[in-house]
Amino acid sequence: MDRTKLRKRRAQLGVAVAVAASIALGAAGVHAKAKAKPAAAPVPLTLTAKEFSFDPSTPSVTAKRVRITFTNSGTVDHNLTIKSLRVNHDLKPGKSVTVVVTVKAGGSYPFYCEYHQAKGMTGTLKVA
Ligand SMILES: [Cu+2]
Repeated sequence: MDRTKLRKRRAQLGVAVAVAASIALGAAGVHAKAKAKPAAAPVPLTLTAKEFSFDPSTPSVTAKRVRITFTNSGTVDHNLTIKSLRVNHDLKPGKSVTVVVTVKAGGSYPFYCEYHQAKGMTGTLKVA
C-alpha cells in the first residue's frame, strides 16, 4: 500500500468510527428514555358552566395532574380562568374543551368565569 492509499484508508476508517459512535449514543439515549419513570396519568375532572355558576364549584382531587373537561351547558358564552395555573378558556354554549393542568403543590386554586365573576360565577379547585 502506498502513502496515498493509506491516507485514504485512514479517512474511511475515521468515518466508520464516527458512525459507530453516533449509533452507540443513539442507543444509549433510547435506553435512558425507556428507563425514565412514565408521568402519572392525569385524574379526570368534569366542570360544567351555566348561568351563573360552576358545577361542582369546589371540586377536589387527590392528584397533581388533572384533566379538566370544561363544558358550557348554559345559553351564553362562559369562560374558565384559573389564573395561578395559566388557564383561560372561552366557551360557546354547548361546547366542551379539555385542559390538562399540573400543579406544583397541594392547596386551593380559585377559578372563575371572566364575564360573570361579579355574579358569583366562581369556584375553588382543591388539590390534596
Ligand atoms: Cu360565565
